[in-house]
Amino acid sequence: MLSTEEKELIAHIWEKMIPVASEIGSESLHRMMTTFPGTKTYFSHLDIRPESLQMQSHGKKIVLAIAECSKDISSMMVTLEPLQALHAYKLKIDPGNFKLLSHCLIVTLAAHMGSEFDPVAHAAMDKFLSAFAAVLAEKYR
Ligand code: ZNH
Repeated sequence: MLSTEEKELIAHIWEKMIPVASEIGSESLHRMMTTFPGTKTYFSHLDIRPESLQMQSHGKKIVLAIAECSKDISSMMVTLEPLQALHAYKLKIDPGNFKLLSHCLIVTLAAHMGSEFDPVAHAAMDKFLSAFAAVLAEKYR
């Protein structure tokens, strides 16, 4: 349901986020844990201050995983398989939380990209992250 142009736009945006992955990721996580405090329960073993090394490193992993997937969106069902299993079986993350992080990623991108994150980019990113979250939530059914 993403057009070719939208797929290219998404890949371009995430490629630009690779050098700032830890910053974008940790800010998104910090926004999620502040706005939706229930999400903090999954991170009780980490130092969740936004500047902590653990938040930087976890944030970076998340952004790099999304950036990798955005290079080939149509193969998402296959590439996300290990992450699906990790979140469903091992971490047992309530699938509703994927929407919350997606929302915070969008706010963070908007804050960092300014006017470049225009309504067209916003709409494409929302579609992409919704599809991403749906794939991550798949194994719960
Ligand atoms: Zn997650 C982990 C991604 C969402 C929680 N994750 C993780 C990782 C990655 C990710 C890459 C790493 C893995 C390894 O190391 O191997 N995630 C992701 C993504 C997303 C997510 C991409 C979307 C978009 N998560 C999520 C949510 C939550 C989570 C929503 C909650 C709320 N994760 C998690 C945890 C972990 C992870 C808890 C583990 C951490 C540690 O370090 O321990």
